[in-house]
This record gives sequence, structure tokens and C-alpha cells, in this order.
Amino acid sequence: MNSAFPYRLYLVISEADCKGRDIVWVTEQAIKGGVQVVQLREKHKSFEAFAKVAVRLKNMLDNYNVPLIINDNIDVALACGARGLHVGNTDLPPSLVMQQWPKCTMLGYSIEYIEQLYKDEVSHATHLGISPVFSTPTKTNTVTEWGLEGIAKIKTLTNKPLVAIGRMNADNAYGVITAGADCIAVVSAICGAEDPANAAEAIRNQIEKAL
Ligand code: TZP
Ligand code: MG
Repeated sequence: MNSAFPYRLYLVISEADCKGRDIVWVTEQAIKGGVQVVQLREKHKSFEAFAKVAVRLKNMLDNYNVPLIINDNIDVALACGARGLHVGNTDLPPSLVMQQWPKCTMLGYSIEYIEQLYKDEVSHATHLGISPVFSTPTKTNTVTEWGLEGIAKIKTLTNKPLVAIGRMNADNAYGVITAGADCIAVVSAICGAEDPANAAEAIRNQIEKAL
């Protein structure tokens, strides 16, 4: 267990992922099922709309002491009082995030190709996304499909906590943790489920079994 990143199940969510249901409801159900950290990832909203949903989500998450991470928008993160930010390899680099927001305590950085691990930017992140472990219709503009071998390889190159993302579900969670991931991040297997609490619980159970 990494004391700086003690989370095992991570929900990545947008309003569009929730099949017409309220994002705060879906997220709260997911927490009841065992989700421990939440990232709001809104790719097509105005600043105002993004910030509004972030504030609603943050108010609910505070009741559970579950941290909120904002995808790739430092202004929204600051506006809603989020715990942290997540950036990819074409976003604001981690070193500049920390310059602009020195008090950011959770900074995720997506590893999309192996060369990133040989550069200094990774040192500024608090955890790394293995993106994607398996290719997924949820995000198609990806570079490397890491697979289980990729998780093991990345683990030899860094001590940062590793968050596996990309088609994660209850069937593959056990193998992904066994391969070396510290945490599993999920969009559709939870947000798209009829019962998000049950879906989260099934994944969390597989994670706990693998630990
Ligand atoms: N980054 C890499 S894969 C992905 C993101 C945001 C989407 C994962 O979605 P799903 O539905 O859990 O495969
Ligand atoms: Mg991005």
C-alpha cells in the first residue's frame, strides 16, 4: 500500500457517460460500491458548465471524504476546490502544473508511450496512468495498448503509483493488479452499468482478492 496514494478503485466520469442519469447520483452509487477517488473528465463543456458540474460533484464527494481530480483544466480544479489534476502527454506538463498550482496534492500523468518514463516530467506527478491497458471505445486517440506486459515493464522503470485505465472491468481487474497496477480506473464498466454500486463492488472485490 502506497501511503501517498492509498486508492485502489478510481472512477473517471463525465455527464455523457451516465446514460441520462444524474452524474452526482451515479458517482454516489459508485462510492457506495467501493470507488475511492473520482476524476471529472469533461471534454466538450464550456468553462462555466464544467465548473458547475465540478462544484456539484465536489459537494457530494466531501460528505464521503473522497478526493476529486479534474481532467486537464487547472481553472476548473481551482474553482471547485478539487484535490488535484490529471494531464495527458499533450496537456500542460506536470512541471508547469506544479509551478502554477504548488499546493496541488494529486497530480496524475498519463503514460502513453515508453519514452515519457525517461524524461523528468514524470518526477512532478504523484501517480501515473497506464493509458490504455486495453484499447477501448471510450477513448480512441491512444498511442500504446500496454497490456499486462506493459504494466510489468512500466513498473520496472518507476516507483510512482500506477493507475491502470482502458477497458477495465471485473473480469480483468484481478490480472491487472497481479501484473503490478496499484489502482484501477474505470469509466464504462461503472458509469454504463444499470446498477453502478453493484458494478463497482464487483470490481473492488476482484482487486481485494488480488492484493
Ligand atoms: N484514458 C485512457 S483509456 C480511457 C481514458 C480516459 C477511457 C477508459 O474508459 P473505459 O470505458 O473504462 O474503457
Ligand atoms: Mg488530456
